[in-house]
Amino acid sequence: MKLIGSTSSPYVRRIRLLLANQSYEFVNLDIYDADRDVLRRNNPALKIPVLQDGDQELFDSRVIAQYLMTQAGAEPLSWDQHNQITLIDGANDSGVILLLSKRSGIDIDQDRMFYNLQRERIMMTLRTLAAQVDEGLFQAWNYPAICLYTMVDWLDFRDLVDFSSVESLLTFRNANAGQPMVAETDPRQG
Ligand SMILES: N[C@@H](CCC(=O)N[C@@H](CS)C(=O)NCC(=O)O)C(=O)O
Repeated sequence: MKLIGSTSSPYVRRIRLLLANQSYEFVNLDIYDADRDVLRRNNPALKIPVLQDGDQELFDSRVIAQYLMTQAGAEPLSWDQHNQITLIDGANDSGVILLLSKRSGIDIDQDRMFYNLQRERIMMTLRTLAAQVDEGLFQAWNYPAICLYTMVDWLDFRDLVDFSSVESLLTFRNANAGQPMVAETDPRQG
């Protein structure tokens, strides 16, 4: 089994954490520059992660996670857990838009509809997720918790969010720093 991704992507990190106890090949690409041709050959959607298991290719972390959990005979996610992942993806996708905008030289703090919508979505989803952390809904280290961890840690790493009104998320992140493969997949170490 081969996982194509990068060490900085929060979506790839989810799958690396889900695969914490399994052996597989990890291909670390520089998707925006040197390895773009490799990405083009492996996913026409030009996104990571990609999982290859024999002849089966899988695009998108959600599909990859479902494939891996089905293979492992794990319980399917509940609808509420799917909703949690949708909220996490909403914040994460808007975070990726802000980062790529910054890298394109665009002022992401400008009072323009597109950027106001991204910032509003990030804060609305983070507040909802922080309330769920406070309610104890992220106590188990399962796939939704892994997705929350990698999203929060990535927003912090990229310095895209002021966490002062959602501190429970940092508390959750810090409390789970010792989970399997978390330290080894820290995007700060490249
Ligand atoms: N919905 C996708 C999102 C994956 C995604 O956005 N990955 C980013 C890296 S963190 C990417 O490949 N971005 C390339 C681009 O936006 O051009 C998933 O869950 O796998």
